[in-house]
Amino acid sequence: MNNPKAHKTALHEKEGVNQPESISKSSIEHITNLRRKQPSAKELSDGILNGDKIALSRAITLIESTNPSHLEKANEVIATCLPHANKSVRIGITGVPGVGKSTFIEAFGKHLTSQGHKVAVLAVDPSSSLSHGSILGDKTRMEELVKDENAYIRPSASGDTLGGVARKTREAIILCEACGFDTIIIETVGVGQSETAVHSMVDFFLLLKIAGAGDELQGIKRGIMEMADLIVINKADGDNIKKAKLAKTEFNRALHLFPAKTSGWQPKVSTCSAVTHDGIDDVWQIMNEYFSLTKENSYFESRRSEQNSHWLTETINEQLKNRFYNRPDIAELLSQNKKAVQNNEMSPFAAAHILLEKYFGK
Ligand SMILES: Nc1nc2c(ncn2[C@@H]2O[C@H](COP(=O)(O)OP(=O)(O)O)[C@@H](O)[C@H]2O)c(=O)[nH]1
Ligand SMILES: [Mg+2]
Repeated sequence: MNNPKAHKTALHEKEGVNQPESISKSSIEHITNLRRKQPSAKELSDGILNGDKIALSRAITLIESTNPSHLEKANEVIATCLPHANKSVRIGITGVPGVGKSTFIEAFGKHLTSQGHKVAVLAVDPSSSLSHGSILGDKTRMEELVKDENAYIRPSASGDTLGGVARKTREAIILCEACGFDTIIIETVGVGQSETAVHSMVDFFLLLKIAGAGDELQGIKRGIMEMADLIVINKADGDNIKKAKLAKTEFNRALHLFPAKTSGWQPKVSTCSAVTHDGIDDVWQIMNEYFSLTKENSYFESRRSEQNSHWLTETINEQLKNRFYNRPDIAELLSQNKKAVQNNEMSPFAAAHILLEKYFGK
């Protein structure tokens, strides 16, 4: 039994214990192959178009990569997927931490998958680049949705700038749609300008609130109220129901004071409980009313075209900045000129002019 000459691998650590026969040679080969091989752009896009979530995740990782050599491959995957995207509704959800976004998305997402929809959840949260996405930490709140075959959850991309994070999310939307997801939910906690960024990539914008002490409108940014197509007062359960109804009235009144939207839609207010699921279906009904209206009056289409051209400009702006600041000779000259400007030896405008001339090779 004991073979003192047996080759010592990790699986032969204990004398007399041999590698179990149950590990088949072919599965070892399979795993080694997987590890060795980086999938090609075609393999990734084929996988995505076949509804393969692993290929989708790998492609999104490629998009998020800061390695310049990945950029070309990522662009190739996006280009192949693009003609298959667009067939979806894109919903933005915002609200302060603790309002119940994750719990709501779990309940809402399950409601949609139970009706045969395929739901992808993405996040724009520039503050979470260090913790690698709020959704990841929240996955416990989305326990059921995470396990759901018809759902896909992806934490926020990391990045230094909101522009970068937002662009990656926008590209991820395209890939999710090509992968067959018909409802895309983009969550944001609304740090900095992230609400505006999310608003510019979705068809419908939902603001989640909870009933407070009767001063609902305090501390709420006017811009966010203006963006909202629907305000949902969450946690309308137990003792909270009455307060939630009062808050609904107050928000309704406030919303009517805003000028009419170009979409022709009058923003609505509803109540729900992400815990008891009361009102979750109403939210979905309201969204469908909105989609019917805006598809009929062609606002839906024209808004998407507008968003596309907006993202063209945004992407150029972002890449120009990146390329400029990342070029070593520019970085060096910038730090020299900064000192000169600080010491009043040069005006900021002259310094900027010199740097730009150098960059554009004049
Ligand atoms: N009673 C009640 N509690 C809720 C509801 N929705 C969320 N919560 C609770 O509120 C807390 C924050 O929820 P979470 O989904 O993590 O909020 P997020 O930070 O906006 O993602 C959790 O303890 C939830 O269980 C609701 O509809 N009713
Ligand atoms: Mg959350």
